[in-house]
Amino acid sequence: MARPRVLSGIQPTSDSFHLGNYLGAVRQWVPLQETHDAFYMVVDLHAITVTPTAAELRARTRVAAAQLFACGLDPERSSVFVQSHVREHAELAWMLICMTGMGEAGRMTQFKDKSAKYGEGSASVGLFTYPILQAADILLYQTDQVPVGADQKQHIELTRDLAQRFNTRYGAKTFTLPNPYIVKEVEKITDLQDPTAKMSKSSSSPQGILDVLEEPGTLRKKVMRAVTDTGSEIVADDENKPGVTNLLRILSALTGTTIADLEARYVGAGYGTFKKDVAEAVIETFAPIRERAEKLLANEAELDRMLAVGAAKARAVAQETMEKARDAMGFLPTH
Ligand code: ATP
Ligand code: LTN
Repeated sequence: MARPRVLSGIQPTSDSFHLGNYLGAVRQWVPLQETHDAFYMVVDLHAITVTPTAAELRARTRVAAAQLFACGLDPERSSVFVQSHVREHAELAWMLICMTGMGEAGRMTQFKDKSAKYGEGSASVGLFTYPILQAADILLYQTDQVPVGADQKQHIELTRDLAQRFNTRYGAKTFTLPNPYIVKEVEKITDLQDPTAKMSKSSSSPQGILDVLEEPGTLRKKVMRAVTDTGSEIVADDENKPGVTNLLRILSALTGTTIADLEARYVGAGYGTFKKDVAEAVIETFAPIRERAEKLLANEAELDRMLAVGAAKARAVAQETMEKARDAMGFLPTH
């Protein structure tokens, strides 16, 4: 039987991934290569919704791709590619945009949060249609599962609604309905300085975010200065101890130890000892990734070649879906 298909994407919107991206998303992607037919992409078309310069986009796309390979994605086992290299993404997005209600798109909470920062009416139309481009990404590949953090749940719901709508109107078997693949324990890693908010590339302060490509010394300092809570007990309690709980989740995920075991281990220990262990676990995880990413970035031609291989594999699948979708919608054949 064919393997189920898995697909996900990450934006090249910063000079490094952060711990939330790693634990909530990319780390899940690696083992899925062994059991699924896997497609992973750097979503550069999504990144232009926040208007980077050309130099920023170029550099960040390569840095993002290098980190994906450095985290363990293997160009032999999965298709790793850059979204804009497969032109069908933009084409299907347009078709789906025409099938989405203004109200429906306006209900997306990520758009509401992000556009609020730009002031009334100043966010781009691209930011508004962003989730519909994401739906196109997913549907082009007949995706079964989408490994992401909790913040993406609503976009996958929209994707399912659009797939269902298209199939009902134009042809029952055009698109596969995808499911989110979310690992509860790490679905929302929070900001070290504001432990009720998501750790985020665009809204966390530098002190609140742990970057994969950061120097060990800086990582250590940030963890040691993370906001902890009143009291001195190291126990998970989302309501009253969000800071300690976030650090417990991080240490648990990085070391494979349950939270209950960690709570038992740190009975009577101070926050200092605990944070030191969290810092070391983060550094140990990130150091080899950083080293591999730097090596990959030192040879751009080879990195670009690896991405071209991924794009060729992706294109074959995307083109097949688009032929079906164009025909179903009533577009004339080109030949
Ligand atoms: P931004 O804050 O600008 O929206 P981001 O930090 O969320 O960016 P993305 O490229 O949008 O980064 O996200 C890539 C993946 O990482 C997505 O699957 C997303 O759900 C996941 N992710 C992002 N932040 C976290 C987090 N704090 N905890 C868990 N998963 C996260
Ligand atoms: N919106 C996603 C990035 C993304 C994505 C996708 C994730 C774009 N296309 C397709 C999964 C599948 C985000 O992480 N902010």
